[in-house]
Amino acid sequence: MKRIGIVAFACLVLLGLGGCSGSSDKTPQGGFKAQLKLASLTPLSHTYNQGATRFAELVRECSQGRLQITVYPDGQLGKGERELLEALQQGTIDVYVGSTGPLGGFDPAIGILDIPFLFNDYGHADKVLDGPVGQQLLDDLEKAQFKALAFWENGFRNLTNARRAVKVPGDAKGLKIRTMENKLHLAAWTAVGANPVPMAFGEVYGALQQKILDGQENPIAVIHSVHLNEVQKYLSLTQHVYSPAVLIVSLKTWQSLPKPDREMLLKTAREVAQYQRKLGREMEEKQIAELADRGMKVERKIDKTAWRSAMQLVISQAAGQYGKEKIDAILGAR
Ligand code: EAX
Repeated sequence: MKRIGIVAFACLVLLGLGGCSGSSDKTPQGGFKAQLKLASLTPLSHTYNQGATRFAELVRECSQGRLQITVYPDGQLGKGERELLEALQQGTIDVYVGSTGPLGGFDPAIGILDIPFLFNDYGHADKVLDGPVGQQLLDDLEKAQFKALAFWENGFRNLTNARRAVKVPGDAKGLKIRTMENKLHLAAWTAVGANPVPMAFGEVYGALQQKILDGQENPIAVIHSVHLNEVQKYLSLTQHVYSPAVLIVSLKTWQSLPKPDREMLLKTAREVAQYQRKLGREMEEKQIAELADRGMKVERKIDKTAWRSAMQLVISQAAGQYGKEKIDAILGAR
């Protein structure tokens, strides 16, 4: 009883003044019940799943137990982003949280967010993602059978590798680096002179361990939760691209839900977004220090201008492709 009280209180606090009111808690929705599967590729300790666990708790409380979400982290329901996203389209998985990186293969519009050096900092990302540009991109995903509820966060991506300290772009020359299945990222690393290889996230640790790859790039929260320090010696805080995450419900699942439940899910997803983004940001410095303690050599002095100019041709081409108006809307978001 006590625990339920605490969760219900957390629910009220998190959902703001209205708490669960106005959502499905007051009406039994004809006894509608659902068991939903939420999948992600990262470990349970990663911010996606901390957010997902909070989301599941709140949804259960706000629906008085009618909507039960089970979180399957760590690639338990599939090792690759494409595989999980296809399962989401088919409705065999109900909810997914993952990076926008591989989503461009399903909806090209979302790829605009993966342009290197587009976002200055977290505050800038929040303004874009929580503003009209972000909303339009979430809405566009419906064409690909995805009901995208909110932008959560993966984070600014950093290069790791097993061969040498990388400070300037030239240091990355010839390194075999895993990227997400994202054309823009592939082109950016090719421009730097590296040898990029697109690969599903679930394969990366093993490929690094077997030295099939020299390196990879990911936000600190991912590097830390997957213990990449075990297979990577060097961490360069390149922050070359901001990587948003999206919380998506399968459109099939979405259409099966009563309207008040949909509203509650949407509201809860947005509220949890604030909590989830904060987690990664607050932990970042501590996790960098822990990675250094675990033996990684951290390169902090990164000349971002040099990295940006090494990727500039790709950045300009992408900007041309998406159009000046859209790029300016992002750059000018206040
Ligand atoms: O979404 O594939 C990746 O490198 C992603 O950053 C990771 O799966 C978290």
